Amino acid sequence: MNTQDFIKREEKYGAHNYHPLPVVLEKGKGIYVWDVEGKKYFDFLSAYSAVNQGHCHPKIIAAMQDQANQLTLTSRAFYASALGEYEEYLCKYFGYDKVLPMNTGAEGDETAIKLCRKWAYTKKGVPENQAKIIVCAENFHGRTITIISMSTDPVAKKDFGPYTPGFITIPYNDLDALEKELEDSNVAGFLVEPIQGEAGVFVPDEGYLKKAYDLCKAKNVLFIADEVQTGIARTGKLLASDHEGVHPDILILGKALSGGAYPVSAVLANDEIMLCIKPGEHGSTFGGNPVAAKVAIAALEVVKEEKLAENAEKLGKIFRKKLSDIKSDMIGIVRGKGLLNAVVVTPKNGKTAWDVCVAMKENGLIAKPTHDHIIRFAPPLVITENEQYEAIEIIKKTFKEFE
Ligand code: IF1
Repeated sequence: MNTQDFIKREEKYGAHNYHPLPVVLEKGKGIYVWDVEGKKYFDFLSAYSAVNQGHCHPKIIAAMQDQANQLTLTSRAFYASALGEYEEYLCKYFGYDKVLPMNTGAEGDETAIKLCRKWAYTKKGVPENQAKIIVCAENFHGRTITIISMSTDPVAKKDFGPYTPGFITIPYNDLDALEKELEDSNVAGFLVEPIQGEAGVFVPDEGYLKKAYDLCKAKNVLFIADEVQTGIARTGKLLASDHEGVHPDILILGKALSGGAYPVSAVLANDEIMLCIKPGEHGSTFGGNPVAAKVAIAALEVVKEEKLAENAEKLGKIFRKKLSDIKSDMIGIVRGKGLLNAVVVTPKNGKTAWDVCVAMKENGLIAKPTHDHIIRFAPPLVITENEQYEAIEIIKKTFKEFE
């Protein structure tokens, strides 16, 4: 079977809820992936920042294999020796009293919303069913009905109603709008991405998160950070919130929490909030299973041992500088933080960001366009300075081909 055969089979039997770049991958190691024809690529998507630690990291895979041979799943009907170890490790790593383990990012966000509402009724004194959560326009928090209910993207939302009520939408990076909506005493939380990923790696003004946090505190409103994509060293700090010294009341993690080996997500909070949820009120068959627990510990150890945040910080600066230096009238703004970056592409002769991504693939680097005119660049954080120079040469060469 060749590439076209694999693509045809997926199209025939798989739902058409994605439009992938025409490359069929079958192997990954570190910063590289290989397609079914044996061609090697720099991976500059990293599974949307899930493989920050690099593909098939030996330490993470070993932890997974060891645990898979021992015990994979107990459900939460019983205690499991690996779970407490993971919970303690995670709480100490991020500085929270407690964690609630789930599997996917969307489940993490759903959990945070439930937790926030429960806190609103049981602690803040919001009247029953009146709690509101403030969210930002252009957000991305996942695909469930409640999450798309707070989306402003018609593609994600249209024809999937009726929607879940209880959300107030304000523009991102707008403190005045936040301050105004916080006047409503039924507001329980503010849910925000420290950098908006899907919106095209939109970095808010310096000080935005800190001021937003302070405004929330003043009104007894929970500051909820969705760090599913920005967390775990991606932006040059362990959490993107760390850039402004903000310790969110509720922290949502996913993706790289497992290094991409397994679906693992988590919601962290202190007792005052987390203990609002009582036995039977929330959970998941797979959440916190022994394999997830061991994989996540290994994935987080790798982040510290290999200084991935420091590397992302350093290489990110070089990346943005080098990309801004490329002389091409297709390259607009280059923005981002750490190794979460994007380039705004100006179409030329009918050629768009998609065509650039297809050409980059031919040249040995894969990345994905978002919103037609933006290319996101997010390599695994284990990339070295020299490897990144090589990758930048590919990007440069590709843009030159469109001159
Ligand atoms: C897809 C985007 C990235 C997320 C934040 C929660 C979730 C995500 C901040 C849900 C997921 C993904 C999902 C992926 C595309 C992708 C994405 F372009 F859509 F925005 F990464 F940039 N919070 N993001 O970014 O996590 O339930 O998927 O585990 O194909 O939908 P999930």
